[in-house]
Parts: sequence; C-alpha cells; structure tokens
Amino acid sequence: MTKNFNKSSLTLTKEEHIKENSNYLRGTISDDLKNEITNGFTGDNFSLIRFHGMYQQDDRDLRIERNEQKLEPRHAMMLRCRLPGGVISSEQWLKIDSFVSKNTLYKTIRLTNRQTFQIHGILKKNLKNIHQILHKIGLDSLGTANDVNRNVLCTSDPMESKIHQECYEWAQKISNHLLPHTKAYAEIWLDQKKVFSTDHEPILGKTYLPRKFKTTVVIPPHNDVDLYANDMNFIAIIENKKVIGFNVLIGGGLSITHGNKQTWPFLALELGYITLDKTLSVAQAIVTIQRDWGNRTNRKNAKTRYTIQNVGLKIFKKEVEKRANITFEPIRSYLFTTRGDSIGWKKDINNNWSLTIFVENGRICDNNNQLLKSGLLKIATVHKGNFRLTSNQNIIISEISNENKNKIENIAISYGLIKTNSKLRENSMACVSFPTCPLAMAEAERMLPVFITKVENIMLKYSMEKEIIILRVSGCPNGCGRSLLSEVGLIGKSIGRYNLYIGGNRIGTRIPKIYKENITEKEILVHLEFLIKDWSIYRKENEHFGDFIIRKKIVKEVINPIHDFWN
Ligand code: SRM
Ligand code: SF4
Repeated sequence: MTKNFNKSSLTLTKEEHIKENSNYLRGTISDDLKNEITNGFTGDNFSLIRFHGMYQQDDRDLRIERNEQKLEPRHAMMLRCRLPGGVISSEQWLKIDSFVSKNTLYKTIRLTNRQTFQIHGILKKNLKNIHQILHKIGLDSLGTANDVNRNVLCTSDPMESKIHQECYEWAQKISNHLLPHTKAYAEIWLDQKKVFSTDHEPILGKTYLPRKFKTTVVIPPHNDVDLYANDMNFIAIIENKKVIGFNVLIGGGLSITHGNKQTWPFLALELGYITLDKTLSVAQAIVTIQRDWGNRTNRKNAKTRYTIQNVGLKIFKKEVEKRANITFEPIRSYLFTTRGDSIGWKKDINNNWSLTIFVENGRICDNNNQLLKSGLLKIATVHKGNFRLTSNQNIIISEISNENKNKIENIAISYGLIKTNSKLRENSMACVSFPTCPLAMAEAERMLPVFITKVENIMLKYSMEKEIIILRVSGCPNGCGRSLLSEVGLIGKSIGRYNLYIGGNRIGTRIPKIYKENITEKEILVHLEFLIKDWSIYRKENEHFGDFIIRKKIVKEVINPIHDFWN
C-alpha cells in the first residue's frame, strides 16, 4: 500500500498555499518593485520571485554590523540565468559583463555547477533592467529556481562531435517543453501588456511541482553532468555515430538534513530505453507524475526520489508508460569512465579549436593571481564563437579558428588564464556558501582554495601529487557542491566545522559515507594525511582513493543509501 501524501487530512505546506494564491506566479511583485521603503520583497513575493529566477539575499558578513546600526539587512538579489546546455555567445557575455560591472554590489559573475551563471548583489531597482537586457540578447531566467524543471544540463561542448550538438538541442527542447507557461514573467519584467485570457499551465499545473526538479542529457562515457544526482536523465545511446535513443533514469538527489534519518542521498534508477521520438512525451509523463504524486505536505520528502520510494519504481514506470503511451525497452548497455573537464586546447568537429579554462569554484573575478574577468571580457571582444559553461564550473572558449588561436592564446596567457594546476585542484568543487547564501553553516567557496593547497602539500609529501582525488565542499547539508558524490566530501555543520565523508568513486556512481563528524579543518587534514599516506603505501596499481577506502573497509560501502547511508 502506498501513502497518499496529499490527502486532505494532511496539511499542505505554506509554499503550496503561496503558489495556489499567486495568480500564476504574479503575487504582488509589481507593487513591491514600486515600494522604495525596503530594498527587499515582502510576504509571498519573497518566494515567488524564485520562479522568475531570483533569490533575495543579504550580505552575511555585514549582518551583525547592520543590525547594530538598526539598519535593514543589505538586501540584494541573486539572479540565475536559464542556459540549457550552457552555451552563451561572446556578444551575450559582453552585455552580461557590462551589467555586472556597472550595476552589482560584488561585480563578479559566478558560474554554477548546473552550466549557467549567477549574478549576485543586484539591487531591487536594477532588476527590470537586467531582465530587459537578458530578453534583448535572447536569454531569460524563467524557471531556474523553485518548484519547476531547472536549467537542463548536457554533456559539455556541443562542438566536440555531431552527437554533442544533437544532445545539446535535446537539452534545449526539453527545457522549453517543460517551462512555465505563465505570462507573469513577461508582464512584470518586460512590461508586456497583461493578457486577459485565463492563464493555463498544461504540464506544471496551477501549483507547479511539489519541489525543484532537475534534468540532464548525457553522453557516455563522460559523466560531467553528474547525472546520478538528478531527477530525470536521458543517456544518449549511439549507433553508427548517431543518437538513436535514450536510456531514462530517474530519482537522483543529494540533499539531506543533518541528523534526520528520513532524508538520504539517492542515485538515479534505470527506467528503460526509449527511441528519440518518445523523448518529450516521456519527459512530460515523468514530470506530471511527480506533480500529481509528489509530497506536498513535507518539503523535505517532496522530491522525485521520495515519490519513487513511496510508490515503488515498478508502479512509477507503469504510470510513465501509460501517460506517454509507450513501452520501455530494456536498458541498452552504457558505461561511464570520466567526469572532470579536460583543461586546455582541443580540436573540434569543424577543425576549429576550443580552450577549456579552469575557473576555481566558478568565480569570475579579477584578483592578484589572475585577471579572469578582464581576460574573458577581452576574449569576448575578439572571439566570434561561443563560450560554453560546464557542470564542473569551468568555461570553454569554443569554435576558435586556426587564425584566431594565437590571438586568443596570447590574451589568455597575458591575463593569467592559462595556469598549471594540480589535478586535485582542477577536480575540486565548492558551493557558493558565505557571504551570500542564507543557508550556509560553514565556509565553502572561500575556504577551498587554501584548503586544497594544504592537501596538495600532503599529496606531495607522499609522492601522490600527480593523482586525482575528487574533493568537494558544501557549506550545508543541502549539498550544492555535490559533496555526496565525491571521494572526499565535506559538509558544513557550523563555522569552521564539517562532517567528513569518504568512499565515493571517481565517476560519481557511489555515495560516500560519513567518517568523522563535526570536526575542524585542522582535524580533517590530520585524518586526510593518515588516509593518503596509507593509500600511497597499500594501494593496488592505479587504485583510486575512494576505491581504496572501500576495499580497505575504512568505511562501509553505501550500496542502498536508504539502509546504508546513516547506519
Ligand atoms: Fe543549490 C539552495 C546554490 C546546485 C541542492 N543552492 C541553494 C541556494 C539558492 C540557497 C537558497 O535556497 O537560498 C544557493 C544560493 C547560494 C548563492 O548565494 O548563490 C544554492 N546550488 C547553488 C549553486 C550556485 C552551487 C554552486 O556553487 O554551483 C548551484 C546552482 C545550480 C543552478 O545553476 O541551478 C546549486 N543545489 C545544487 C545542487 C547540485 C546539482 O544540482 O547538481 C544540489 C544537490 C542536488 C540536489 O538537488 O539534490 C543543490 N540547493 C540545494 C538544496 C537542497 C534541495 C533539496 O532537495 O532539499 C537547496 C535548498 C532548498 O532548495 O531548499 C539549495
Ligand atoms: Fe548554500 Fe548550503 Fe547550497 Fe552551499 S550547500 S550554496 S551553503 S544552500
């Protein structure tokens, strides 16, 4: 027997009422935009602006000081762009950079691990301006946050092969197909006239999804998108150098709540194989099932992974077949062998060049080490091709002609964009955390660069400096840095303290397990030194760190996270 989460005796969450009463996501956002008394949004609008791709934040470094001065927190918005597959042209980049440089508090662009960029520190009075700029250059931020299908990921660099190009187009089609239909975005931000016909959300419904929903299109053997962390995944199956269909996997997700054993990370499960022509109807069926069956009474158990756990995969699959009018074929064979970006120069299908630049934790700014923001701006002024953002928070300058290669290379070198980094650093990742993230419990982006240097020193001490460890940090158990798919994962507990997880694998198909709880950075380094030393002595030939940890039973392997993750 399955539980009906949403029967009337259970109380729907506050967010469900907000959506229901929002008039298709309008709320009173327009009134708030005129309100000059506060720099923030009021009431339900605080949550509703997220559907339009913005979060209200305040600078946490300044909270105490402003509180003492009896000032309102320094409210500013973060905007997340919709960029399925992560492609952005040089021209678009120039416009974004110009807005960021003139109109934001931080003057940086932040690449995210979902192949897009965020702009932090936008004052309310500048919001319409950025939306109108985005619109003019063919971009938007609709549905990049809250209870909808988010930015759709696709294995990076569509110019690498025709298959990549095709899959990139699927990412766009899926994103467009599942977008909210409401005209609220155009009315509020683009000043388009109110249309008096009744709004209708044919796929998402009036109260949208119970929770965020994440989708990928992925080309084996490269799992750069970390598909197992996503709600819905399409793995390209290739025959005679053509995509003929997709294996469909559902129900991945990584967030937990410290100490709450009713929450667990989960890897996406196989549903079956479909031919290409079924892609959109299957995507729509999965989303509508999650819309109808997902838990709307408890947001901590509302994602697809919990719906599947509640009804069982078999019943979920049957319902997808019914709604999409298809029969899944058995899963076709596939194998993942890599996850990280390969930094540096590569040739593409048209004999042009691409240059992948390592962006530490996705932050595009100028500092003493490199003038990344200025360098990319300079490249955008001479480069005729595109920029491509990766799910590892890096950027690819793509479609560089032979004639332009030297010019771009010279700019990249002179601004310090091409550097030799350890494999450890290139494969590390941190979420944003302080000072903008309201949920941060410990530092992530700001602590990782120095922390990595310390781990590099340990690796060097044991002659392991050429090896990779996938090391990721998240400032809280929401796990945005995908720490629960790493070989060494840190998850913030409080300022300066983390839970240490170990034993995930290199390609992102095994969840790590807690090794030490609530320890300081210094203590983490002591434990890591001990483990790295042992690994250097007792590893089998080429054995990865995470595999060594499991073989040596230093932690128990997480096979079924529902049972193994906490126990
Ligand atoms: Fe995330 C919330 C940043 C990828 C799980 N995430 C947030 C917020 C918006 C905080 C908030 O709700 O107020 C963070 C904004 C910080 C800031 O100042 O920018 C934030 N998440 C990020 C980014 C920027 C991290 C990064 O450094 O790249 C990523 C933006 C992706 C994008 O472009 O859409 C980001 N977040 C992820 C991932 C990884 C992924 O998707 O591959 C996860 C774990 C995977 C998953 O969903 O299970 C993730 N973020 C969360 C959660 C937990 C959701 C849940 O299922 O319970 C929250 C909190 C929430 O939604 O309530 C959250
Ligand atoms: Fe913020 Fe936590 Fe996500 Fe880091 S993991 S960005 S601290 S919500």
